[in-house]
Amino acid sequence: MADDLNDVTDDETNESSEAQIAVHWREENYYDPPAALTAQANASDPAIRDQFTEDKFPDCFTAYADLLTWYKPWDTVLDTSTAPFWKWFVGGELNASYNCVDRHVETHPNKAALIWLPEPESEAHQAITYRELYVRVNEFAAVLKELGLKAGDRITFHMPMVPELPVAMLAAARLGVVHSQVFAGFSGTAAGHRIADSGSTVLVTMDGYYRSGDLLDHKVKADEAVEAAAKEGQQVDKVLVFRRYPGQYSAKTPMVEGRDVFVDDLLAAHKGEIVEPARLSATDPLFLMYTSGTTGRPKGCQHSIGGYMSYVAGTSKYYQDIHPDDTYWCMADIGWITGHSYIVYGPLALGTTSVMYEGTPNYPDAGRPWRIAQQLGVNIFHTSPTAIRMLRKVGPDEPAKYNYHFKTMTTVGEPIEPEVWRWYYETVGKGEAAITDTWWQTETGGFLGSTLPGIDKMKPGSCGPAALGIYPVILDEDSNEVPRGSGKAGNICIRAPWPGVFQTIWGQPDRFVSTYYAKYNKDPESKDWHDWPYFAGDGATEAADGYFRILGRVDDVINVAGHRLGTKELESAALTVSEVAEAAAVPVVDDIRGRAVEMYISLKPGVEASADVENKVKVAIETDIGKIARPKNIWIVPDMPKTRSGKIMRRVIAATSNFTDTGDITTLANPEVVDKIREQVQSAKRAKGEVPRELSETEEHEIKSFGQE
Ligand code: 6R9
Repeated sequence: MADDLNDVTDDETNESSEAQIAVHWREENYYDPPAALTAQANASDPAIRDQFTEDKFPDCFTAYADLLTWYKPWDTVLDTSTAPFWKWFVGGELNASYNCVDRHVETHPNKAALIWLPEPESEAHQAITYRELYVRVNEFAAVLKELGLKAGDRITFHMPMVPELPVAMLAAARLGVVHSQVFAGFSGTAAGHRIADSGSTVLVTMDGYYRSGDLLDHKVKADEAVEAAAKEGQQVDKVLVFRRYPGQYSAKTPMVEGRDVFVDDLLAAHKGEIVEPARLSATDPLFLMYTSGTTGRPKGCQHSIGGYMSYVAGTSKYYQDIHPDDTYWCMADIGWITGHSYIVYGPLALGTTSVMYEGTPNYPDAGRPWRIAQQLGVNIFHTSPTAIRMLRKVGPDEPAKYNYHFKTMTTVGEPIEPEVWRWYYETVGKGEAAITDTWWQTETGGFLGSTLPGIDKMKPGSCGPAALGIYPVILDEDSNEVPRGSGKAGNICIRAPWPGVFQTIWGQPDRFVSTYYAKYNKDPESKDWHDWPYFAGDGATEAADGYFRILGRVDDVINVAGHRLGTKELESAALTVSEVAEAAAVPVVDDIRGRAVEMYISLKPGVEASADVENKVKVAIETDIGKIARPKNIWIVPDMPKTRSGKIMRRVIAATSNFTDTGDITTLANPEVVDKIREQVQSAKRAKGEVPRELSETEEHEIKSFGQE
């Protein structure tokens, strides 16, 4: 989400610390759900929770599966025989594309499935009806079929926010081809790594797209991606290039003869062609979504057709409160899990109208989102804390100028500060809308923690109770349960599986088990789900009211503007620069993006620190990962603080960057370096006016424990 904010806010984030952001994150007051919302809500009776109590597990989730159309019903709701590789709705057959498109053509063909807004306001928006979507999905499926792609093959998309992206996803899903959409803001090299990891032979991209007023050449990244994939032994046979303006090429980068093809040229041969949706097994994979972890290799999270589709349909219905006649706008990017679940698959499965916007939220000005809401009559809105913080900063009074009415508003991706929450509630929502602060992950497919908008009171800063059928527990390092409602912090885990949970990490089943399940499993042979709590990798507390507050990652992951960046990925990019001996990435608290990255570098003997080296590191990170990962600062230091076993103590440098207490440094092999680094970094930051505001307790906790095992 709001990835581009890195570009627009770099100069602004540090001007002043936002005094209004509460320093201490205390218990907050409740807000009641709006009565008008409750009156029409899909979940309006608290008794809905009774249908999802543990004694009804796993059958409770058939209520979600029943929202879909199945060719063949399942025989087994949950099969645990290959624990912890859970299988949902085994024996069932369905097709995601049929569920998102065909069945709505039968009931409401002329309703808009997608409304796409180009970034330039001079360009008219496009409404694509379900019937038109059906035609486009079928035609593109015919193209993929002609290329020889079949069920189980993988295809990589590196697409911006244009309607061709959901069309391509639904076309792949129609054939059972497993898609992997890489966020367009990622570099070509990053896309190439993911192409290689997934074993894709076809890349789908676009010539260009608009970002903050510029028509970017995106095709250039396809060339880099193909090259990076080839280095890893993966050949890309075809690059399909959609054109931002049909019939006209918007990129400077030439097409490669024999490899690159314009999609509009290919489509010409398939006008009006119909491709029957494949009857696929519920446990077949629908897509891969790559995310960062503690090692440099990204994880291709594999989501199933039956379980995933059921879960996103169910949660879209009850948590987004989507009715068929709503106009729903999720401002996230489809390159992230939020866009997959809550722009494409969930909303379209329910047959609603899903709005897509090409550009940056504050282009050409901070009123744009509210103008769009007014223009289209958006009544459900969904975005990230980073976008809210930014819009609040650059246009605090803009929402009042526009006539729109939201019934529910979602926030996702990072913790939202109560002050920012209140601006969202009062100014954006005009006090009329329920806010759902939804906590979940790429791996989880859909929401794990959130209030039910028509039922539950809201509490700023807390995501709320567990979602229906989700049974969390907070465990300490010794596997003891932190007493429920105690407000004490620990590792949040989910005790039982749910249909949206990912099936595995593509090609890395051992990593799947070791990262998410091994920590609290006592019997690796067990086939009983009770023995396999899902380890989310987040710290959390549960208050007496059963509301969870998510404290942030407990692993080496930095959450920048809602995007997960692994320290190892950042560091290995920096280490590609030949002058660099060591690199360590740490988070620094940022008023807009939540966290930013600071990179510490030590150089090889004989190499002098220089702006040139610094720039090389920056370029290496942008090339390997993308602009979202660009560090706020690169500090070239004489040495890294290290333990006697030679491990870099990231928490010490994180404390330095955030002006907090470095804590115990007696175990360091070189404690003297700590003062030197502090002096160097903090005086430079003071000179740049980058002294952060006082940290909240939770922020301080995160910084002080960063990178600790
Ligand atoms: C959907 C998505 C997941 C990580 C997650 C957590 C953080 C997400 C949050 C939140 C506090 C919320 N996170 N939602 N923290 N409150 N409502 O964001 O997926 O990109 O995989 O990130 O984001 O740390 O573990 P993903």
